[in-house]
Amino acid sequence: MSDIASLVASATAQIDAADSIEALEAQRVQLLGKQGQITGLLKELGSMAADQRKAAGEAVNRAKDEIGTRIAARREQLEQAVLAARLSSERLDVTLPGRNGSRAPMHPISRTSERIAEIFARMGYELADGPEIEDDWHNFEALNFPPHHPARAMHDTFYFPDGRLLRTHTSPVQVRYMRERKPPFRMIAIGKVYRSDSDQTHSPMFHQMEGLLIDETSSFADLKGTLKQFVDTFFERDFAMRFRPSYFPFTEPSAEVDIRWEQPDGSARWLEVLGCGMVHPNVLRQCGIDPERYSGFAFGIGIERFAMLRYGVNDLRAFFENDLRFLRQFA
Ligand code: 2U9
Repeated sequence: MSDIASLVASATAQIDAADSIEALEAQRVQLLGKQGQITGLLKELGSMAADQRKAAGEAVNRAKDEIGTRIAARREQLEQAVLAARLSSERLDVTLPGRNGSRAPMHPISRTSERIAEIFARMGYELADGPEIEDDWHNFEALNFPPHHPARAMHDTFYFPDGRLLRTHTSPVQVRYMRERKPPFRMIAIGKVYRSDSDQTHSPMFHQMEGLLIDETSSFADLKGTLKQFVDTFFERDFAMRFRPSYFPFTEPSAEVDIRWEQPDGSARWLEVLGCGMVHPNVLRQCGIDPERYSGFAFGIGIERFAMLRYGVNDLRAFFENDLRFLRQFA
C-alpha cells in the first residue's frame, strides 16, 4: 500500500506515453483489468487489519478513479488524432471535374443521314418518320403492289405470325404522311428497313431515305433537277448523271439514276445511286389525293451506299460490326 503514489505516478506516465488506442487498452488491462495491479491492491484489502483497511481502501479507490479518468482523457486525445488523420487523408474535392467517359464519334450511318436531312431541309423538305412494324396495306397495298405481284417476293419480307411485317422500305411513312395532309408538300423519310437477305452487299437491316413532293405542277424535269442538286451537294462534286428507265409499282414512269464516278487514276465508271419516278396515280388515289389535280415525284436511296461512297468504305458489314477501331475513324 505504501507505494500507491509511485504506482499512480508511473501509470500516469505510461498512459500519457501510449501512442495508439491499442497500446492504451493494453495499459488499461494491466492496471484495471481482472489481473491488473489496482485490482490486485483492492483484493489485498480483505486481508488487512480493520483499522488500516478504511484508509487504504480510500487510497486505492482514489488511485483507481485517477487512473480511470486519465485513461479516458488519453483515449479521447488518441481518438481525436485518428479522426483528424482520417479527415485529412480521405479528403475529397467535390469541385473537381468528373472523369471523362470515352465517347465514340457519331456513327457514319447517322452522320450520313443527318447530312442528307440537312441538304433536303435547305430545299424545303420536312423530315417525317413512322413505325418499323407495319401492316400489309401501308407497306404494299397502298403502294400499288397487287396481292400476288412478283415485286412482293422481291422484297423478301419478314412477317409476324399475325400478318404484320417489318417494313421493307420507308414508303409507308409517305403513305401515312399523304393521308394526313393536303398538298402541296415536300418531305423525306429516313430510317431502318428490313429484308430477309444477307451477304457481302446485303444486310437484313439497312437504312433508306425516300423523298416525296406533291403539287399541281411537278414534272420529271423538276425531279431531275432536284436529284442533281442533291447528289452534287452531298458529294461536293459536279457529276454527269444518267437516268435509265426502270420499274417500281409505286411510280410511273420510273428510273434508276447513275452518276459518273471519276477514279483517282483518271478513269471513270457509272455507279447506280438512286431510284425515282412520278408517283403512280393509283398511289395518289389510295392516299386520298386527286391524281387529276395533283402530281408528284418520289425518289429513294440506300444510306449505306452513300456512306460507303463518301467515306471509301468497301465492306457494308463494317457499319454493323461496331468495331471501335472502325468507328473512331469518323471523329
Ligand atoms: C410513295 C410513293 C412513291 C419511293 C421510291 C425508289 C424509287 C427506289 C430504292 C433505292 C435503293 C430503295 O434502298 S433502295 O433499295 N428506292 O428506287 N423509291 S421511288 O417512291 C415512293 C414512295 C412512297 C407513297
